[in-house]
Amino acid sequence: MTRNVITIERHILDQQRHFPQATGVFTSLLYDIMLAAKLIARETTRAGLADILGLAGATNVQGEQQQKLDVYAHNAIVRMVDHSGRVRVMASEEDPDPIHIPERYECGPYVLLFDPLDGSSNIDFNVSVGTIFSIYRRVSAGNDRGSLDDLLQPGYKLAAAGYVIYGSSTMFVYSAGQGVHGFTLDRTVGEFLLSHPNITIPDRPKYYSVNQGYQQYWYEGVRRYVTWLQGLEEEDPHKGLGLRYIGSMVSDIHRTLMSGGIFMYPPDTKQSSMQMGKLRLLYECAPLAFIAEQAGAAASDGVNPILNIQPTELHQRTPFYLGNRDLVEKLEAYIQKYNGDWLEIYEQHVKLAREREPRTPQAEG
Ligand code: AFP
Repeated sequence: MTRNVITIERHILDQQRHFPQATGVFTSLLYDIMLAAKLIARETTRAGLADILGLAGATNVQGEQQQKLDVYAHNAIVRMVDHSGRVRVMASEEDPDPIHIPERYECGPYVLLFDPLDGSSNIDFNVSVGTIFSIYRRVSAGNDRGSLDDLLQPGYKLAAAGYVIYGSSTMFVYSAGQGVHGFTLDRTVGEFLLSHPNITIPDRPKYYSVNQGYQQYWYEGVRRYVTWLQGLEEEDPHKGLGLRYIGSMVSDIHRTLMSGGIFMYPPDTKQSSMQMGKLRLLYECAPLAFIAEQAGAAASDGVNPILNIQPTELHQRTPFYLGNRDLVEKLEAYIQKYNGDWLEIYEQHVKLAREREPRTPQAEG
């Protein structure tokens, strides 16, 4: 061994020392999520055996339908957390409604949102998938079981966020506002070990990442910007970036943060539901934007920082661009210059959202 071995438990405890007033509840919540991640990792690595052994999505020997992996992942997180007394209310990409803590259990001060298994349509092809989570402090007052206002908080209020990649190895990456740290699961000892301390995006970008197959449906600003990324814009030719796109966002974002570049999921004209893109603000974009900012990168909806968006619906979508700050700023400039038709649509969405903004008494402190 060439350097100290630091487990995730020890690392989180060390971080907790920066906050003398900390009670340990937050630290314990991170442990719970980490434990759920280990369970999900175990199931995802067995996914290829579904037909043989009767795992996710297949029928078992008793003729019962097995749980799909994303449902398994959802349940693993809910069951790990709901009785812990650490969380007031939860929301999952897999559930249309808020998930309240059952009456028989105590509520805690935190609010948890998660995408239990992002990229799950890739599982059949043995492509990496991931879990994304966000932790906020409650804002609703009183002894209730949490409200929509607790869940509809802008990303700049995040207490912590993270993702887990189930890939060639299982990695747990998180930030509690003190940088971004990555841990790799050592299956032989069952521990996440610190493998990537203080992740920061490299200054020199390497790849852009987008589903280029939708190019014909993009608005002009994004189309021209991608031509610029390729080095082909007449007025500003350059060497151009390479293209990588997995279609499993956690992996695409992880690579973008490790190698430098930009990830994009723009709105398009293919269908009206794509006017604000495909990705979910609360379950995917806000937590990844929080991590990005902590890693020295930036994340935008093309006009505003993702972290500044006040959500108005649990499953709200947003265009999403994340990467080196200068690349994101350049993209915003292209959108301002060429995306006039889409900017009008954007303004409409912002106006409607303002009218819907939640208003309830806020908890003190
Ligand atoms: P699934 O969870 O349905 O596989 O969707 C994955 C995802 O939300 C995100 O992880 C990818 O970046 C994006 O969708 C891929 O979407 P396209 O297939 O349209 O490129």
